[in-house]
Amino acid sequence: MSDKPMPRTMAELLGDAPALNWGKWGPDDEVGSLNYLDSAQILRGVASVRSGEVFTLQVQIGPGRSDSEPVWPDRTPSVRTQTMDEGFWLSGRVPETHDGRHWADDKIEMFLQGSTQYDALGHCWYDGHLWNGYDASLSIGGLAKASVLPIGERGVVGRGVLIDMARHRGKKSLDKGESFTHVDLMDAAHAQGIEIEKRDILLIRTGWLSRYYAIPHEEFYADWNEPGLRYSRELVEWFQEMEIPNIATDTVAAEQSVDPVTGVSLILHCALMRNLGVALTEICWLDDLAEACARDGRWSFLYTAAPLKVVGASGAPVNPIVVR
Ligand code: UVW
Repeated sequence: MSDKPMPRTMAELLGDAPALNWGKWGPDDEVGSLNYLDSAQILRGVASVRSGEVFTLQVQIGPGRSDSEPVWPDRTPSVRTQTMDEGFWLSGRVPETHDGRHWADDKIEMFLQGSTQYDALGHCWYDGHLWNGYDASLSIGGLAKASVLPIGERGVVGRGVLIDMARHRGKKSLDKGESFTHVDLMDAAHAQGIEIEKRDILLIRTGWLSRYYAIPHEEFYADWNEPGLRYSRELVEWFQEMEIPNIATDTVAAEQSVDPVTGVSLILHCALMRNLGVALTEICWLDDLAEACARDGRWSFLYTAAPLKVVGASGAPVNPIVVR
C-alpha cells in the first residue's frame, strides 16, 4: 500500500505537470484543439462521404419528444413563451391590424448548457486559470476569454468517427457510472472495422440519452452518475498525441460524472477541455446515426457544427450535421 494521500481536489489529482496545450496556438487562442482542423482535415471529412445521407444530432428544445428535456440536475429545462399568436386577436388583447396581417412570435429562457451544446473552453477550470492560462477573473459577468463565441465564429468541420460503446458492450445503454478508457475506444473502433486516426472528431455513443426518453425522469436522475470516459493520465496523453479536436457524446456532460476512487467530478472537463483545449459537444442524439453506421458498416463521415454566436457565453446550443 502506498502512503501517498488520496487526491481530493482537481489540482492534486492532475498534479503539478499535467498534459497541457497552453500557448501552442499563441497567447490569444480561444479555440484550442479545434486548430487541428485545418483544410486537410476538412477534405478528409469530405472524402468519407459516400451515400449523401444527412443526420442532425440536436435533441428537441422544449417538451416535444418527451414532456421535458435532459439537463444537468441543477439546471432547469427551457421555457418557451408565446408572445404573439392568433389567440391575441381572437381574445381582443390586441387591435386588428390595418392590413389584416397576423403573426406568431415567441421567446425562450434556457440554460445555454441545456440542450445539445458546445461547451466554451472557459466553461470549467481549477487553480484560478481557464484554458490557455487566462485568469479565472475573466469569467466574471461573462467570459471575456475562451467563451463559446470564437467556436461559433470558427465552425467545426472534419472527419467524424462514431464509436458505439453501448453496441460494443452488447447493451442498449451503458449503466450508471459505467466507464471506459481510450483503449476501450480503440478496441470498439477496431471491432467496428475502423481505426481512430489522428485529428478525428470522436462521437461516442453510450445509449444514455435514449434511456432518458425510455424511463421515468426520476429514475434517470436518481443517484446521478453518467457513464462515460474515465480519467487517467494515459488517456489524456493519448488525446494529446492523437490531436483529437472534439468529442461529441450522447450524455449530458461527456464523461463519467464522478471518479469512484477520489470522488472528484468532471475531471475531463479540466484535463481535456481546460488543459488540452479539446471541445466538448454534449447531449447529442446519436442513435439514428448509429443505426445507419451499423447497417452498412461505415463509421466515418463528415461532421459539421457551429454553436450559436453568443457573446461571453460558457456554452451555446448547436445542431451538428453529419453527412455520410
Ligand atoms: C457541467 O458543467 C455540469 O456540465 P456541462 O458540461 O454539460 O455543461
